[in-house]
This record gives sequence, C-alpha cells and structure tokens, in this order.
Amino acid sequence: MSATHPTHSRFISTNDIRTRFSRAMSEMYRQEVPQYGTLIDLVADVNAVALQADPELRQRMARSGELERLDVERHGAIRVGTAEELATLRRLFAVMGMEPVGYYDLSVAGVPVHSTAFRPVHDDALLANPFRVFTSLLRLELIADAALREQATEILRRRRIFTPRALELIDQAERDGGLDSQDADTFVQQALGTFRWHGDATVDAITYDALQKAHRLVADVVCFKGPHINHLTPRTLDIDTAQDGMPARGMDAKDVVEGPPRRACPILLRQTSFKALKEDVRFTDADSAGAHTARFGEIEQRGVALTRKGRALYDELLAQVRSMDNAGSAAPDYAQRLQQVFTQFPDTHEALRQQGLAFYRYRLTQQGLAGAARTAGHEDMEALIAQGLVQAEPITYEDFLPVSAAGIFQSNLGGDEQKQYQAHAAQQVFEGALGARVHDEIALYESTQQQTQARVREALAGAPA
Ligand code: OOG
Ligand code: NI
Repeated sequence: MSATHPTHSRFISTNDIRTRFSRAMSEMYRQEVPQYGTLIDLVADVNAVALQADPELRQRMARSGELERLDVERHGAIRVGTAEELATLRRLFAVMGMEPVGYYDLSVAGVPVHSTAFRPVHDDALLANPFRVFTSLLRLELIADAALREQATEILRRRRIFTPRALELIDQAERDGGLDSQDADTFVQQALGTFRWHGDATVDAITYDALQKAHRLVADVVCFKGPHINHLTPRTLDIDTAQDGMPARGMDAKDVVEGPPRRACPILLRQTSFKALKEDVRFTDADSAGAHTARFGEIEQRGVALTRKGRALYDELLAQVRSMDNAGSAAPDYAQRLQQVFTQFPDTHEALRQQGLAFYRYRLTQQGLAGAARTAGHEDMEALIAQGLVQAEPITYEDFLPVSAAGIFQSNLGGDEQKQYQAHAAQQVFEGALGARVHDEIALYESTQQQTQARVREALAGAPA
C-alpha cells in the first residue's frame, strides 16, 4: 500500500487490519462457544507432535513461511439473505484485503445457497495471515411456498446487519484509500458486531417453525438479527489424529472426514467437524422460547493445490466413490473405498508435477545460485530439478470444496431431512448480487507458479557468463 500511496503512510496495512479482525473474531467465538477453545488446544497439541515427528515437513513449512502463519490460520463461515448484504460484505472484507475467490453452487447437494470465499489473494498477504470467510447467499427462489417466500423476503428487507459506524468507516476507507490505526480498531469492533450471536430472534415461534420446515438453513438466515459466524476452523497437520482425539475432549465428531483420503502427498483439503450446539432462542411472542442449532466446530488439513487436470481427476474419483451402491459417504466402509479408488491418483510430488496435476513454487537451490552461469538458457524445470539446481515446493490450496462444504452443512444443520433442488449453478446471478466478479482460484495458483518459474529463468539468464 505504501508503494502506491506514499503520502498516506498514516494508514496501516490491510494485512494488519485483517489480523486484528481475525484475532478479535477468534476471541469472541472462544467466549461464545467454549468448545472452540478446546478444539484450538487439541489442534495445537496435534500440530506440535506432527512437526516433531516429521522434520522435513517442519523444514518445508519454515521455508515457505507457512510455519509462522500456522497458529493464526483460520477460516470462518457466514450466511446472508440479500444481495445488498452480500455486496456490503464484499466492501467490508475489502477493507481487510480480502477478495471474493471461487463460486460454489451448493443447491446440487440439497442446500439452498450459493457461495464464495473472501480471502487475501497475493502471496505476501496470504503469508501474513490467510484468514478466509466462506460466505453463502440464501436462494429464496428455491423456497417452493410463494407466501412463505414473500414473508421471508419482507423480514430480510427490514433488517440492518451493519452498524452505521461500520458503514461510515467502509466509505471512508474506500474514499481515502485506507484507515489509520485508531480507525482500524474502531472498524474491527464495529464489524465484529455483525457476526455476533443474538439469542433474540426477530420473528415469532410460528414463523420460525414455518421457515424451519422449508429448510433449516432458511430459518437460520432469516430469523436472526445478523449473520452469526457459525464456525471458525483451525488448520491441523494431521486430521486423522485430531479427529480421533475429539471424543476424549468431549466433542461429538462427524463420522467421516470430507475430501480426499489420507495420502503421502496431501492434496486439496480434508475437513471434519463436530456437531452444532443447541442454543436457547427467545422469539418475539413474549413467552415463547426454543432452541436453535447454528454453530459448530471444524478442523481442516490443507494440501497442494491442483491444476484443472488434477481437479478433474479428483472430482471424477470422488464421484466414483460416492456413487458406489448409492451409499454415499454414510456407508461404513466409505473410508476404505475412498482409499481404494484414490490409488489412481499419483502420490509422489514428482509424478504430480510431471503429469501436470498440481501446482508448485520453483526456486534456485544454493547449488543453483552458485552454478547459475553454467545452466543459463536452460528452460526445462524438470531437468534443472534433476540436476539439483532448482527446488519445487507444493503450493498450498487456499480454497474450499463444494461437495465437502455440502457435507459440513448437512451434518450441522441438525435433523435428517434431505431436500432435493434442481442443480443450477448461477454464477452470474451471484456475481450480480455481489457487485463484482469472483476470482478464478485455479488461475491464481497458475499465475503464482508461472511467476516463480519466470524468476528462476530470469536469474539464470541474468547470471554473468
Ligand atoms: C459453510 C460450510 C462450508 C467449509 O469449510 O467447507 C465450510 C456453512 O455451514 O455456512 O465452511
Ligand atoms: Ni468450514
């Protein structure tokens, strides 16, 4: 920022604002959901053991800068009801250097929302703090009952989820190009208010029940004052051990880990969660109280980002496992079948790279730096790697997976009902509501990989003969 606005050095960086915000959010959630604190402790213990047991992993994470970010790394999730809410969230997250990345259609999986993830997109910003918020927009058009749909629309039209001061500070940041430290603190406090849990519903018990029957998610979005943060997820380096450790610490873990199976070279994202908490709710009719399940805990393990080709193979293999005997991920032998089918996915970094399945960051080794002159003009990365002159590090997947997300939604909404909706991805409608295009996540990884390759080539070309 200081490079482009040299006269505005009073502003703090968007990275700092994001870090203050994610820290404040984590503190708030720890108080609202005490089990979240227990989960953070569990993950810290598991990560410490994993790093100790695998010095190579530790070294690689230290080299890439990810070791330092590990303890602060979180993602959260929220759900909103209107285009205006979504568009304002986009502006709010932009103040913290977070941009919409990816489009996820969850209607296919029986959840009436479509989503994006707000996150930093530049390498240095990701390393500073990769805080992400998975953000879903309710698709009211998927409520079949016209009268109920009308009523939900009207309730949402009346609510205001942002404080006036937060809106002023967003305007100010857009106008001036940033916020100073004091305004940033005020902004963080005001923004936090939007994501707080409110036990007071905005509707009476009958309305809540009707919306709940349409879909539990509809009630969760429509009946409250704001889009309460529904989980905050730390990153673990060994999700199976963390999952096994959950019951002993009083967490009711979901049965299967979503995503790819355990592998020597982790790919994409594996996730598991513990069930939503039942929370007391007061409805607007004076003496009626009830319970609502909204918030839960989740952990995730991140692996290398896949190219379009790699992602197509992942999707194909996952579909194979899930279509077997129609049993889906509920079948008792799901984990074994997953493991079995995924033997078709190469599991060494050499193979992943050489077959163009995953993304890597390239750099000269010490030997490469010393011997640059000898190899000038050499273009083939694999040959340079074979000679020990270049090193390739996996690029971490920073995004989400729609099938996994649907599984997380389903397991935490409570109730067993399965709704069916017509599959219709509507990215343009979503972007219309958002007021911006979403980044193509694969294009982002691709350009990171290309930049690192270009730097290696430049270093070789520029070396004195
Ligand atoms: C979001 C569920 C998706 C993930 O990690 O895939 C998600 C929600 O329940 O609102 O957070
Ligand atoms: Ni999540």
